[in-house]
Amino acid sequence: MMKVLVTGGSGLVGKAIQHVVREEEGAREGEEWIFLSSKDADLTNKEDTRAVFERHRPTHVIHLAAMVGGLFKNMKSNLEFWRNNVYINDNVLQAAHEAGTVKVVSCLSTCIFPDKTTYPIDETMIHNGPPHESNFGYSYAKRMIDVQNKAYFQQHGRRYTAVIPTNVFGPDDNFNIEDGHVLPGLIHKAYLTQKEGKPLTVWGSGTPRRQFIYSLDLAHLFLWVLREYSEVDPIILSVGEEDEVSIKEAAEVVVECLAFKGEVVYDTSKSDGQLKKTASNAKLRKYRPDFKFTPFKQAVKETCDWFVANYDTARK
Ligand code: NAP
Ligand code: GFB
Repeated sequence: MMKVLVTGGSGLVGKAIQHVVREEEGAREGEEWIFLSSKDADLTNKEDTRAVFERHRPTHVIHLAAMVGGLFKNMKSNLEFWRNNVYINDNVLQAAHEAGTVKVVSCLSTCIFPDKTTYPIDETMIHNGPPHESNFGYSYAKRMIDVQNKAYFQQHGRRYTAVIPTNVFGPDDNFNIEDGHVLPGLIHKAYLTQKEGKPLTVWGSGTPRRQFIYSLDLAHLFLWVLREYSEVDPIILSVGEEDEVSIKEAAEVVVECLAFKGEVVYDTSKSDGQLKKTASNAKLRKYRPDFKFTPFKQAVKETCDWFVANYDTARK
């Protein structure tokens, strides 16, 4: 009998896991799934966190809850990204341990790796140097999850682990133009400027390169990690190096999917952030050689269609 508590269950990744569990028969016989939002508990608060774990006493946890944002939100708030995420992560891991949870799968990110590094990045390189200065608060807080997982294993034999997704996008994303990530930001901006007949402004030079993973693909991989992956060491969940695209290419896919007819201009006064963070998915491929990722253009099209159909209720 598996009772899975999903923290951050109301966000981009959480909603994708809800979809797979509830609409695609992702749940198995005898499993119970509970999806939390911040209304159920403020996980920066130790007592609130303990109470929600005492109430549910989960056997397994998918820990997604975090203060999350794109490059520009990170650049403005490194202190809050550090404090909120350190509190959330320490409260959740300790409450899980005290509640006897046998497995926790937490979330790092490919943007927390050393800024000065060789490529492709792999799971062994997390602590090999300082992260990019644009998001050092978030990056160091996330790295501490890996430190804590090793300590819970060493002292208590807890198999608490973490996945390292690359940039995620999909339905139910945060489409806020200032604080969100690049794809939802471009989709939202193209949708608005299309109506006004104005150009689409892409921030930065368009030359940085990113690997993007569709939230629904990530959700399927999360279920596999929860059930089958038994290492404490983290695993990168990303498309291959060969699927890396430039911001310019990503913008062109958004333009095509929304049938945007206006001009596209680049505001190079805005930061490019990390130029690249190319990650290797060789470890994932070793376990899941046949996993099929949704083709990027199809995933962007589905996300655009979702946004247009749900404009009134989408986070923006
Ligand atoms: P998101 O859409 O911003 O959702 C964040 C979730 O965390 C929401 O459910 C939110 O609840 C919850 N939350 C935030 N602060 C909380 C608090 N103090 N107490 C309780 N819950 C709180 O984020 P996401 O994109 O799904 O990210 C999920 C995980 O993936 C995060 O750990 C993130 O670091 C990681 N990740 C994301 C990306 C990406 O590109 N999006 C890439 C790599 C890794 P409310 O809905 O109530 O606000
Ligand atoms: O998704 P994003 O904000 O975060 O992408 P990162 C930023 C890149 O997209 C920069 C360009 O090169 C921006 O110049 N860009 C172009 C835009 N137009 C836009 C736009 O309209 N909105 C945004 N946001 N960017 C984040 C980390 O880095 O990656 C976070 O800071 C997190 O901590 C996330 O881990 C996954 O990929 O640069």
